[in-house]
Amino acid sequence: KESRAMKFQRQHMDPDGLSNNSNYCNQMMRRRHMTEGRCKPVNTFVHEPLVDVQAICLQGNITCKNGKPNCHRSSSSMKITDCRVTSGSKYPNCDYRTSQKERHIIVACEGNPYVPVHFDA
Ligand code: PAP
Repeated sequence: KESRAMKFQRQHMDPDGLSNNSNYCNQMMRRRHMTEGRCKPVNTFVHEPLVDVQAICLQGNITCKNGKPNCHRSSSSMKITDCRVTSGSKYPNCDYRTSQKERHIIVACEGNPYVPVHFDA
């Protein structure tokens, strides 16, 4: 079975990905199996080394959107791509808008080793 840590990597990690292509999200959301059963409405990919994203878990705790205390904010800004389903998208033809950004990101971490399991913001 896929662990939560592996699921985070599947849904959110693309270290070598260059998203300067308006089809990036359409391709990646399908390739990473987020268009099966439904179109996952919103998802972010991070274009930084895995070790740098894992290191966010060492930053101080902050409160997550769901009220849990296991979130952490990156000390540096990171290259990311936001994928958002378009209003006209109809499953199974999932259509996404691709937007590149550089932001501080917030992840929730769990387990031993204590690693990212959820992308909060
Ligand atoms: P995403 O939120 O990163 O887009 P999602 O598929 O919702 O991905 O999975 C997040 C997982 O992190 C959930 O576990 P599950 O796959 O077993 O359902 C969720 O329970 C877990 N998680 C751990 N901490 C938190 C948190 N603070 N906020 C939200 N989810 C968390």
